[in-house]
Amino acid sequence: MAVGAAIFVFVLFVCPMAFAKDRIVGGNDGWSQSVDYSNWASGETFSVGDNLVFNYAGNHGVNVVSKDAYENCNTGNAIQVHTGGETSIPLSSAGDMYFVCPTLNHCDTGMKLAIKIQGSSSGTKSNPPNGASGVFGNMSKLVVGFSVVLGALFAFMG
Ligand SMILES: [Cu+2]
Repeated sequence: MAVGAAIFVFVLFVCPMAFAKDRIVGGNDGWSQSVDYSNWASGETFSVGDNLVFNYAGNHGVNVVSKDAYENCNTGNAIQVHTGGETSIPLSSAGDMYFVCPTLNHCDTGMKLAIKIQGSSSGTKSNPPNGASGVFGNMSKLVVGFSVVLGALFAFMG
């Protein structure tokens, strides 16, 4: 019984995460100086729950910055600083996010990315309520059915 409940909870809460997608910045070219990132981003959709993955060489980095810093290539006041060649950033809320490479002149020559993150996709958000109503629907049918049987039994005995 406990195992069954555990599996049910697992399926209900863990499986929706399977809808989360890794968005590889720049595709096979990764995070480098040879990609037009505004062009790349315009062909992608970003949703809450997705991961933004940066793959890059050691001379690059990933700074999460404000819109103003993005537009002016100001790397001095970053919200987050990432290094190491592979950075996965979970997109946890809807809205705009801005990224620049902090290496001197890289942002100025195009190593900057702006994305618009949409709210949860319909698949992840509408499933739990539907599933819950299904369970309660079946439960009330069971109760009604049980009452009918019990009523019939009492009628028979009476
Ligand atoms: Cu760079």
